[in-house]
Amino acid sequence: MDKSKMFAQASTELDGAAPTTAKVPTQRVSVQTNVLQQNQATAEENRGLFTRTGTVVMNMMSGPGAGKTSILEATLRGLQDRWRVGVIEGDLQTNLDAERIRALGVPSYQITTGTVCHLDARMVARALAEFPIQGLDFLVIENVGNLICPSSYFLGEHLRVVVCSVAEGADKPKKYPVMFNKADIVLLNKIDLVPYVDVDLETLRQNVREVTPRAEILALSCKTGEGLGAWIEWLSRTIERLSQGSPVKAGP
Ligand SMILES: Nc1nc2c(ncn2[C@@H]2O[C@H](COP(=O)(O)OP(=O)(O)O)[C@@H](O)[C@H]2O)c(=O)[nH]1
Ligand SMILES: [Mg+2]
Repeated sequence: MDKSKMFAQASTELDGAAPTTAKVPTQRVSVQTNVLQQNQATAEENRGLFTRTGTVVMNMMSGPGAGKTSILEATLRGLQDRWRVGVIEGDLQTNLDAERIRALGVPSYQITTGTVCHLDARMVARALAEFPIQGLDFLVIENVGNLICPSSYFLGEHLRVVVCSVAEGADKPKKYPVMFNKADIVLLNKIDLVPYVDVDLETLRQNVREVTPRAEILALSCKTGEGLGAWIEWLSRTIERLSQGSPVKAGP
């Protein structure tokens, strides 16, 4: 078979439209649905625990290297006086991010997923069994760096943050809309690099707005500190608002 025919066949099978293999795609969909249903049930148990401990939980997602941990480091410095905070880190390998957070005096727990490209609710439930959150006002879960899979797995969080660095290009929100359109806020990071990378910040902002009309959008730089104050202010207000809607206690 020539290569163009092989390619055409492979793409038809992948999008599930091949009439000759009608049963296979149906089975694939139901397995995926089952996995997500189980995940949803565990995420709701996690949410029950967060309600009992009075902890507001934020899920932080982005492609690899967009700056999640850098933003967290700056954010935790700005929140520590007001809230009791903890962090769960997700990566395929290493404890590097949990160590960066611990160096700030903030309790942290590292989940290593091995080959799995996202956190799921069960991984978080297991982490919570070893990392008690009683007494924490605010828990951040930094997801595995990936713009696709993490968005499908609810962890029980109250708040979803998506970070996109300007260096990734202005088209990423349009190419990965599912990640962006579930966000409560989108942080456009590394704006100090705008003069050096071929990206127009306004186009990036408009592309985010197009896929997620309701999300807040803030531009910032961990390198210069620009925009960090506005982000920390937004987050503090949001923690406060979410705390009032549940038995979450304000910090000291
Ligand atoms: N120039 C610049 N570099 C940044 C900025 N934020 C993060 N970085 C760098 O980007 C790299 C990845 O950051 P990291 O926080 O580990 O990203 P994560 O993988 O999303 O957690 C590191 O080398 C950071 O120092 C920023 O605002 N500007
Ligand atoms: Mg990180």
